[in-house]
Order: sequence, then structure tokens, then C-alpha cells
Amino acid sequence: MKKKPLKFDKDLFKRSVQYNVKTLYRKTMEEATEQELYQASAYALKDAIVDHWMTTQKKAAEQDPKIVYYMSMEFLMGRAFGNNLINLQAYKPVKEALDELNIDLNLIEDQEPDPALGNGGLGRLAACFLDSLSTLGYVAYGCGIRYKYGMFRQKIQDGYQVEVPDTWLENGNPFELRRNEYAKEVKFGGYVNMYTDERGRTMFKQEGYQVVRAVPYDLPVVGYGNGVVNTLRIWDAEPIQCFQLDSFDKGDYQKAVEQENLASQLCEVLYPNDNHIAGKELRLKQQYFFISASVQTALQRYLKHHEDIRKFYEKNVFQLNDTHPTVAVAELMRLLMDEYYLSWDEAWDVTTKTCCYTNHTIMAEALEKWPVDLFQRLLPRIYQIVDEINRRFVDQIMRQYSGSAGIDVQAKIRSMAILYDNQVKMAHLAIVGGHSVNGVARLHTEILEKRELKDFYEMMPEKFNNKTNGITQRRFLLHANPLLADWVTEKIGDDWIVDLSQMEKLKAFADDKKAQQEFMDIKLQNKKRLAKYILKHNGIEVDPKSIFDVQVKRLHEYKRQLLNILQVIHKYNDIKTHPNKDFYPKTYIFGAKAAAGYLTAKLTIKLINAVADVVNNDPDIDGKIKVVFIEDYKVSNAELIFAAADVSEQISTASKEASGTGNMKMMLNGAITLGTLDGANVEIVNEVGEENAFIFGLTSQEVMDYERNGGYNPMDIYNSNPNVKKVLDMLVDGTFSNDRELFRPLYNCLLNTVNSNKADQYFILKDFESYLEAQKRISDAYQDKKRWAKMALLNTASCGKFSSDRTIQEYVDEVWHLDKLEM
Ligand code: RUG
Repeated sequence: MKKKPLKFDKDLFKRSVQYNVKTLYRKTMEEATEQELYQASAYALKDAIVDHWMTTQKKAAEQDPKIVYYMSMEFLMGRAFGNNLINLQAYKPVKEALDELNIDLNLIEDQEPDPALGNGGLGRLAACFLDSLSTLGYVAYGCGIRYKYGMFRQKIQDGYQVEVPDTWLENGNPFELRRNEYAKEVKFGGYVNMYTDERGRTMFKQEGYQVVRAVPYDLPVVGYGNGVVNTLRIWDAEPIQCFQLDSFDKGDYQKAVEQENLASQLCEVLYPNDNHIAGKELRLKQQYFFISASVQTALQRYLKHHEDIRKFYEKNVFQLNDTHPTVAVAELMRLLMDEYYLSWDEAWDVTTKTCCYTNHTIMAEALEKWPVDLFQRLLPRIYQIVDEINRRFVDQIMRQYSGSAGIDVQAKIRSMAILYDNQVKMAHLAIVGGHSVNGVARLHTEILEKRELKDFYEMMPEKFNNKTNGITQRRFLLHANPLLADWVTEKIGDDWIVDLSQMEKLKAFADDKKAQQEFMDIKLQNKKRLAKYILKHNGIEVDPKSIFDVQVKRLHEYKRQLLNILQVIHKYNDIKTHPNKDFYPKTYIFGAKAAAGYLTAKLTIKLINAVADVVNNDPDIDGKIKVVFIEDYKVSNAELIFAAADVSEQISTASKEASGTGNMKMMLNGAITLGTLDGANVEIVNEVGEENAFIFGLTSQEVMDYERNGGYNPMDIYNSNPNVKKVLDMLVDGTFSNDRELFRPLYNCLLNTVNSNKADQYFILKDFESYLEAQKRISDAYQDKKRWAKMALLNTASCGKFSSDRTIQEYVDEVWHLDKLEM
């Protein structure tokens, strides 16, 4: 039976907007600025959401379902206004209401800052998961940090990336609710006192600490069409008391100031590193801060309606998004023992049955390890607990393996201990302290089991499982690409919005000429939309009829934007030397932020822009290729880009990209993958068929074999392949910069003549020829219009598996065991 759409009172909304303009700004509708009109509209929308939010709370209190706490340092939510309209099924009435008020909905949407409390894939995954949890009707809390400054805004000046603070809160956030009544205290530093309480129990008390007040802000997470509204609770830090004269009198002046400083620094800024840990003290403080506040809240919420804290895990599960929130294991132990008086064994039983861990990377530089002295100084009681967890775990390893033939017990301890080499290994704590460990794509999980976490897998195979990532079709098709969304609905009905496997029905249209034509016309419209954006932001005119070849993602050596731009340089040479060769025009579109301190990544951005300058302005090229670097890649412009992509560049060194999710967003929008067999690409190809993707390069096994044997010598390729030699020489011959030494570091990364072990660690030159050949296959295929249309359509039709709804349902069925809320 088809569900009725949610009710939305258009007239009430209209009146509410007018009232808000008056009471918030003391202005008439005509006098209000676009930003003010956005704020007034967002508050009016929040009114409608709050009703559903309260109903959800009430139903949850009545039905008492199990709750998942999705704990994450990052939630890359993107703009809320349009997404909320979509999920409330209120896009049409709100558009009409605003039209009647003479307000352009698109302009309003553009007034909203793009909340960027995340770096890239990991944070965006968390946002997609929240959307799916609400849509599927599960009760969930996102737990995170309310950074004052999110991911920096990127400006390109003279081809270089310049970081500008993201002041997303400067006009306030109409969707958030400050919840003073749920504030918590979080303690840092000091020392631990052991004493015996009145009942003769040995107790531990942290003394001489600094304390901050964690204040929650709640954001609604609206499910699609079902009235469910979950909560993303992000924490801000405040000093416990303002400046205290009595502290001053007692000579505690220094401490009072330190406490204030700590509070003001804690939530100041998101660390802008993706797949790389800076290891800063403040980062560990951030982690403990939001985890302590969230775990305290979860326990208190449970105890409001339940008596036995020993059964906490029956109603609650914590999913730890990477190692960043792993301190939750020890914090839960601490609270259960020190505040709720459970014994070690009782607390351990609850903790391991509550916690689950997702691993998102095998990159060594992203694995979190904290120096013991820092950890102990900052979190003395937590350290004691970790130390004891470690002692018991090492004991267990010895019991299990001592005396087993052929097993080196010391080697096992070395590879699995939580405390080793004066470091606290957070991944190990997460694995030992929980009951589920998952990777984010089949290949990634396999690599974890067979290589990175082999010893753990052998010791506790029952904990390991795979959950291939997914994305929400509500934002990345319904909102991002309304033309295609309408077309899909016209062809197969609208069930795909909540059940992406329905897309398969589109396969029936793969050979239908009319459908192919319509599909490609929509792509063309979306390319025109992006071309307009590019003209406005870059001043570059691009031909919407050219192939839009897109690589948008964080800049990282393993993602190999350098391989892409070297290939562009080669193409440039090819056109210059063979001006009459038949060549289909291509527009290479890049978008990427580099971590502020990652010099190679920043230089790659400069190179892309330098190549763009040369190529776009060379009359010999005559527009056959264009290169565009889109400034400030973020969720809102990503939506335009995905909808317009013909080719989806997913060219990471095989084995390095855990999953990728941009690959899924582009597939959904009918782009064809040009990629290596890495991460979720493997599963994409599996779904769509190898004939509908362009695969090239070393396999993950080949890469790992090379790595085990100390790499390879790129000089051999440089010396034997004239294409490679020419392209590399151009990096240092003044073609792209008057300063010939500018790009030398990139040249050296590839050829490192001093230490060949360090040369081309990401196998760029090794994959170069195979990449060129795949690029050629693309140009050929595109010229066969029917073939291309069929391939593109089949990509959209085959993306069913990659909905985050499917991923969440797998977590629910296999790990979390949640009950659906009845509304
Ligand atoms: O690099 C990974 C992506 O492959 C993956 O798709 C995404 C979501 O699972 O997470 C990314 N990631 C991994 N971001 N940070 C890390 C390591 O902390």
C-alpha cells in the first residue's frame, strides 16, 4: 500500500516567513535582504520540523526501541534547507509559497552556508548514514563537535590554494537548538586518587583537573516522507564559570585562566587532514571532550526509563566512526565502574557488547597512535583503564598462543598490544573493546583480514565483517539532479527514492533509442548548468558538448590527481604534434582541497592550475581540451558537478582507497567509471559489468607484491618510454612556470634519484601507459553516441546496491539489531 505524503501547511509556512521577517529584523518583506529572507524561511521550516521531531521523541519514549549512537569527529552535512524540503516532501508547496511572496527559492538556498564539519568521504558518509537511519525509521543520535570553524574555504590565488576560515556560524544557524539543560562536565588532567568508600569498595577519583562545560546543540535529521526526525547532537565547550575573583584570591588565577583558554580552544576548529593524523594534543582533547559528554548522555538517557545498567547494551549500541572516537571504550568503562559501581567484569561485558568500530583506511599515516605520556597526562584515569585492558588482553594472547607450535607469542603481542613502544594504539583498543570490526568495501575488508589486521582476524574472526559504503539518493539524485530524478520517476515510478534497488527496472530502457536520447539530453542540460557555474566562477568558457571528465575529491598522493594532470600534459603534446588527428573535445574538471600543511598536495593544485593556464590559452589547442580547477569543492557544488559528469575518475593506487563514495554518486548520475580495481570500484564494476566501465592499472595484489619487494624503479620507465620522459621533463623545463624549480619536488617524488625506494610510491608511472590507453578507449566510446548512452544509462540503472539505505540495513541486521519505530 502506498503511503500518503506528509502534510505540509503552505499558508502557515507563508505567514510564518512574514512574521519572522518582522520579528527577527523589524523589516517589511521588501526591505529584507536575501540572507534575512533565508533565515526567516529556515525558521519557518524549522517550525514544521519541530512538530515531527517532538512526535518522534514521544513515539520513541513509548516504544523504547534500541538506539544507535553514531559517534564521529566529522559530519559533513551540506546545506540543510533544500534537503529538509525534499525529505519533508514539501519542496513544491514551499516553492509555491515563496513564489507568491516574490522570493526565489534557488536564491534562498544559496544563502545558506554549507556546513562543513568534515574533511571528505568519512564525514559525508556519516551524514548519509543519518539520512538513511531516519528514512528507514530507526532511532539514532549522531554525536559530534560543533566546530566554530569547519573545513576551510579554499581560494585559488595565482594558482595556489589559500585557506580562508569558514565562518559558517556568523549569521547563526536557524536549524539548531541549544540545549542548556543537557550540558555536561568534562575533566582533563590532574591525578587519580585511590580510596576506600563507606561500603569498603576501592574507588578512583580524578583530582586537580581542569574542567569544561560541554553544551549540546541539536540539529534535526529528517527522514524521507515518514515523519521521523532524529537528532545530530554536536557539542560546544564553555568555561564552567566565568572568570572568578575568589580563584584569584586563592592564588588560583593561573588555573582559572587556563580553564577558560581550554574551553575557548576546544571546539575552535576542525583539523583539516583527511587520511592523515597530525597527532596534536588539542585533537586528543577534542576526542575525549565529545565522547565523554556523549557517553554520559547515553547512560543518563537509558537510566531515565531502565533500572539495570548491566543491560545497557540491550538498548544501545555505539558505532565508532574510525579510531577518532575510540576513547569511548575506556570512557564507558570508567563511567560504569566509577559512577555506576559495576565491577570490572560487569563493565567489560557491557562495553564490549555496546561498542563497534569501523575502519576506513589502511594508510599508515592515518592510524592513530598517541604517545603514552601525553595520553596519561591528559586523561589519567582513562589511561589507567586502558593500561588494565591492555594487561588483560596481553594475558589472553599469552594464554591462547603459548605452547602453540610455530607461533611466536612475542610477535603476536608486538602486533596486537594496545600499549606498545610507548604508544596507545587506538585501533587496537577499538578492536579489543568492541564486538564488531568492519571495513567499508569488500576489497578493503579483505585486506584488513588478510594483511593489516591479520593477527586480530585470526584471534577473533567472529568480530570481522564488511559493510560496503553507500550514499543517499535523496540528496545526490532527488535534490542534486531534479531533471534526471523526474525522468526516472516517469519511467519506473518513485519507489526508488526509498528503495534504490528499483533502479534496476531502468535496464529495460537501455536499448530504447528515445530513452537514450532523453537521458543524454538531461546530461547535456546538467552540463550546461555546470558550464554556467564555471563561467561565473572561473571565467572559463567550456563546451557542454565536450566530454566532461571529472576528478573531484580530497587531494592526496594516493588518489593520484598527479597521474591525471600528467595525462593531460601528454594529451596537450599529442594535439600540438598531430594537429590534424581526429580528437573528440574534452573538459578535464578538477576539484580538491589539500590539507594546509601537505606541500606535495598543494603543489599539485598549483600544477593543475598552471597546466590549465597554458592549455586553455594556447591557440593551437583551439578548445580541443580545457582544464578547469573548481575552487572550494564542497557538498553544494559537488551536487552540480556529479550531475554533469560523463567520466568519473577513480584512479587511486589499487589497495589504497578503502571505498570511495564519489564513485557511487557519479554512477548514480550516469557517469562512467574510469578507474583502478580499488575500493568500491571493484563492486561498481561487478554491478554494471566490465564492458560499462573503463578499468586500467595494477591490481591491488600487484601493488602489494611490489611494496613487499621494495617498490620498483621508475627510472626504467622514464628511460624507455618517450611519452613519460617528455611529460616529466616538461615539469622542469619552464613550460608551466618561469621558475623551473617550482615543480621539481613533484618530479622528484616520481623519480627520486637519491633514494629509488622512495620513488613513485603511488605507481603513477607504472600505470601511465595503461591509463592513456583507457583514456583513448573513452574518447572512442563517446563518439559512438548510442553505445555511450546505453553505458551511461546502465550505470544509473545498476547503482541500486550503493544506497546508504542498503548499508544501514546491513548494519541493523548484522550488527546493531535495532527495532523500527512505528509512526
Ligand atoms: O579514504 C576513505 C574513503 O575511501 C572512504 O570512502 C571514506 C568513507 O568510508 O573514508 C575515507 N577516509 C578514511 N577518510 N578518512 C579516513 C581515515 O581517517
